[in-house]
Amino acid sequence: MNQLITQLEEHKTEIASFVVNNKEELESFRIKYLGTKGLLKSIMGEMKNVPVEQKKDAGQLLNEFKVFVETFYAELSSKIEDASGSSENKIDISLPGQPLPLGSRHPISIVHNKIVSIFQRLGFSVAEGPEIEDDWHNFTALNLPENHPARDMQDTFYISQNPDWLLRTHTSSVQIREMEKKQLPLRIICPGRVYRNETISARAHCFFNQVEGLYIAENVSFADLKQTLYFFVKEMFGEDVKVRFRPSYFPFTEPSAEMDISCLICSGKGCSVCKRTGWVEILGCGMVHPSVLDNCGIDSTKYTGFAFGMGIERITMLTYQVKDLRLFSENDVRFLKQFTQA
Ligand code: 2NL
Repeated sequence: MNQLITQLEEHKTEIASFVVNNKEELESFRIKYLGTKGLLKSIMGEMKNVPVEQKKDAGQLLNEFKVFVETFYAELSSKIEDASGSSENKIDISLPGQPLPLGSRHPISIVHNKIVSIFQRLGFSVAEGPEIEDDWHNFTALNLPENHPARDMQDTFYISQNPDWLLRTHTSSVQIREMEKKQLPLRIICPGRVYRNETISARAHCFFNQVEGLYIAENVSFADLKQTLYFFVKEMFGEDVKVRFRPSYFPFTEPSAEMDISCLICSGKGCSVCKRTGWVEILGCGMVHPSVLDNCGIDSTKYTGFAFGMGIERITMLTYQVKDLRLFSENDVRFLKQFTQA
């Protein structure tokens, strides 16, 4: 037994001093100590000569020796692999990284967020409401007469199971709901999706997005409307953009106007986007019609207000020079990934 111990200690010392410089020397080590005719196998073979009462202790010693040799071999091989640099596990830190596919915001959302944040800075808050509306909130309260063409089945989607309901054609209906709460003064913008029964083309779609604005208080004037919209245009399109108002007509405002800005593409010189006029229309606006205030239970002799409405798609098309409305709802990634702004 003592003889076995000294024998194993000598082998250990010999093995521990073993140095390998390459794969061939590593392989010689393996054959010499761990191979089928190697040292470990031959010592194991001598177990049969050990007396029965010593077999347990001897077996334990041999096992420890085996673990020692195998561990040492593993250390030698990892040293060789590190040195040769050919290991499959080795990380090549000079390799370029894997690109992570990154999503981007929809252009309509980018423009929507920008419009909302500009009006929030002026003290407007965002109001939302249902997309399925009744005739009162979408038409009647807005002073649209019974026989107005907008009410026609041709222009408006009515719910077939119950034609008392329809898909809102503008977010004015949300503003009517807010006015009915009669908490004045009221200063809101209403962004949202609206629906109209149009034949789909590059310029028209059956659903699109709108932002409407409404300010009702005592002594609100057309001058307030103009200054609010001037501020919006400068923030949205830049200091150099020019603005003009043209008289117009809406049943829910009086007086009414449409607002143009100088063409962003040719800065007013004339191009195909502005049809050689130098101006592009971006919104409609006016002073809230007294009948609309009365319809909502607001005293039109005490309060006045202004309102405006714009199409988000239209402003997005002008901003990014998108020529076809349909691109906004087709979700083609080649289109969408071009808009990287937050
Ligand atoms: C346009 C024109 C406009 C309004 C919307 C409005 C809402 C209420 C009362 C009065 Cl509750 N007016 N909204 C006023 C003028 C024009 O939109 O061309 N939109 C795309």
